Amino acid sequence: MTEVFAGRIAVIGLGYIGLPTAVALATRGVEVVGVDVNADTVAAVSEGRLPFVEPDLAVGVSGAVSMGRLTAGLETPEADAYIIAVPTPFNEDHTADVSYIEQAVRQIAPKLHGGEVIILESTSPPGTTLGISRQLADLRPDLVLPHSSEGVPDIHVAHCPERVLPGRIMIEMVTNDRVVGGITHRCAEHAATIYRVFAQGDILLTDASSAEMAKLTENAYRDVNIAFANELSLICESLHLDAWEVIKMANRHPRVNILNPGPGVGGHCIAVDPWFIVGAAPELSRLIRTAREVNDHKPHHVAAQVIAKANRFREPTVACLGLAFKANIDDLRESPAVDIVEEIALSLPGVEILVSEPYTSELPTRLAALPNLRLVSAEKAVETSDIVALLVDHDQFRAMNRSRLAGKVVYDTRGIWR
Ligand code: SAJ
Repeated sequence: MTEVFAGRIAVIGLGYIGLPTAVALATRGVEVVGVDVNADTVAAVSEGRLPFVEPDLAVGVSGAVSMGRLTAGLETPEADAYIIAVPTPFNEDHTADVSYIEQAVRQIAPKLHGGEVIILESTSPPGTTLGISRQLADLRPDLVLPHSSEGVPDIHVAHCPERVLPGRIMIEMVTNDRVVGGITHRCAEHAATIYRVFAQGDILLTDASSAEMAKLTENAYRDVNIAFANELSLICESLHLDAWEVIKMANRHPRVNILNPGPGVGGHCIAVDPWFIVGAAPELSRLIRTAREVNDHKPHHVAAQVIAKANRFREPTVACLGLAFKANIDDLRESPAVDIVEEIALSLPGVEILVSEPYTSELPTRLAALPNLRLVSAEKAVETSDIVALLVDHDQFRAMNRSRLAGKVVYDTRGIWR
């Protein structure tokens, strides 16, 4: 079956994944209704404005809205297909919190007539998509759900994990291959018709739990590899070696490709998803758990190094460059840089900490509460400080004239000023 979907789609969750997906569909002529619990987000999208920064997305949103293909609201409407793209954070004990998915399903259930496709895009532990089918069966005993029927069900349920890289979402949304896992093969085929609207990469059909696990595996793979680089950086530091030089040399081997050490792993994916694998098989996930621990430890190490350097001065001023979770984006959520700045400021209450983040005009709430922190330009921060901690490899910091760093104690966690 190589059909392409025609009909109305509701996208539940207008965040970093839901909104670009809605735009990808709407700009190709599909009628899309975006749904979000946040009234500001709904208002922004309804007016064709972007609620967050992502390259090329603004033009897509304004275009889709002005074409009349994309609308937004707080209520889940009736539709032919539903794409759920809500957060799946983790609980204190690292188990997944799927309550936002369950909430979305509760709102979809009364709108169903039969014939609809429901796709989960949120990254989820194995079995979550099956859980949606079961939840719907409880809520709508009048409908035949795919997990309980060998024949043609009333509703098709599938998982199609998002795989786009923040900062390159609009490109990867179209070019990446997509994994579509159905509760049954028929469910996968129905879901695939939607991705054929815009995906230029291959669409790979599988079962729902394999699709869930494949997505978690991608991010765990990356986490383990970053942990290797981060562990190497600690080892090299203790041996007074430049980790980036060592990695550059090692990477000239044809089968070696070590990633970059950094101040830790941020974002809402790589630092979260591996825990869902650990949660599914705790006794067996030794390497994956250790990688998480290595990466989670790195911000504390960076903070401790900066604090130790500051303690060698009588009245030091410390510059911290960057708060985002990675280069050239405005996303400060789950950012190791924010944790590091907070730890330094709390440990050195009498020391002035000058923070520079070109992608924000105000400090995040938990930093704004600290009296010894100020947000200033990178130039000002460096000029006034004795110690410069580089936390994010934004292009603006890369481009900075090195002569500004002369005479400063520099701690470069990204290796851009070597
Ligand atoms: N990082 C390093 N060293 C590196 C690479 C990354 O320290 O060599 C750090 C970054 O600074 C950042 C974190 O890791 O703090 C994660 O950044 P990232 O660019 O590796 O990934 P994300 O979180 O922006 O997006 C990932 C992607 N997954 C993979 O590359 C396997 C993306 O394709 C997924 O769609 C996304 O997670 C997601 O939503 O799951």
